[in-house]
Amino acid sequence: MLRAALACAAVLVCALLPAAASAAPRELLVAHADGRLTVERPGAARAASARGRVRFVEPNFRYRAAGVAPPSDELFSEQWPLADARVGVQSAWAVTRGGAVTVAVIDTGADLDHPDLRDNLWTNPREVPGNGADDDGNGFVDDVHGADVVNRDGDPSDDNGHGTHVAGIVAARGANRVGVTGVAQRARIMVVKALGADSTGTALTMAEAVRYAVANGARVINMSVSGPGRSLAFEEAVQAASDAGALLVAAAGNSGRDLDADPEYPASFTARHLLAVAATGRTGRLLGLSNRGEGTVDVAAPGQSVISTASDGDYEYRTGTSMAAPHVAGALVLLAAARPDLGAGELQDALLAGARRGPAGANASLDVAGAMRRVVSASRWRAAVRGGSVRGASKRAKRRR
Ligand SMILES: [Ca+2]
Ligand SMILES: [Ca+2]
Ligand SMILES: [Ca+2]
Ligand SMILES: [Ca+2]
Repeated sequence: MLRAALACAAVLVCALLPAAASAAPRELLVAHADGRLTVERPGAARAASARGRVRFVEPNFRYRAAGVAPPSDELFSEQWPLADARVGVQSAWAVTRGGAVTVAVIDTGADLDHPDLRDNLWTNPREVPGNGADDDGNGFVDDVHGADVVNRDGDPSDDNGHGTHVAGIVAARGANRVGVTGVAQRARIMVVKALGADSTGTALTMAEAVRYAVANGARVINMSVSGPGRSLAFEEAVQAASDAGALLVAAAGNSGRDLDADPEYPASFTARHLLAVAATGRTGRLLGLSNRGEGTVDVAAPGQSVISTASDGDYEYRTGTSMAAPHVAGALVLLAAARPDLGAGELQDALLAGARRGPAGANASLDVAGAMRRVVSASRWRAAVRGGSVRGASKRAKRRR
């Protein structure tokens, strides 16, 4: 091996390198037989290898300066919100990619067997699976990964597809070489089905779903749901969740209206720990379909052509505020994973204080890195970003053939 490298050294410099590298490198890395590494101009490198005592010569490759290596997920390059440096997800990953934070997705259910979701599902520790009994006495038999309050059973499988997509935006399993990654690459997704196959639910199913999520320890609750009816029962459930220290994230809704004049719920509820989220496109401006209102919308987040998990183990693109809210929920999971000691108010304040100036119609724009810097010390941030770049460089180098 070593002998082969030695024999090749001179040839590599003179013949192979220009062909292997698309542009002739200005400087070359020379690995000397005595272990020294030096950087030389091509002429000097050629002279050194002619003298012998050179193990090999290669281009002095450059590596990206900041952030972590992109995850291995096949469709990652399609996930524009995660590539957008303004949204800051990849920088935040230098601190944490998520963890054992329980996030409830109140929606149409989820594809529980999806290869990009099944490893990130919450598991009810007090329920024995598949024994036909309601072991924890919460009214749902075998509610292992969440509950279905529409059909009143313990299986929140998705018969629509909406909830599967939303769940994947929050926390599809990252770095597993499959599909996409969520904003949080790891989390515990509690699937609470409050919307039927027609993607609608009622004040009753929403209130019950919120109560279930809180009773089972969800720290973050995503509701990509909207409607004009102001239900007191739903509002009381949201208020109780907020009072209990859960963080609630609500989609602003897709009717293109000003919520300050025409409120929709749950976005327009006034609970302390509720964030209303409008949807932006790639330009950072609100989508025409997104509801807006600077008195109501706390933060804007990407919601256009978002690829995520779909029914039957598939993937698909969707657009709307339903896709924007789970970006914020995922961000809150990351913050909670980085600082498990902080309460809901502190995490929420960090998310808003770290946000960028919003587009017209929203108070702020999501900046996960900005929020992360508010919850970790300056030295932890610097160490994470520095460590991330080193790890990233070595992984990229290994992958190079
Ligand atoms: Ca049960
Ligand atoms: Ca059981
Ligand atoms: Ca069911
Ligand atoms: Ca994945």
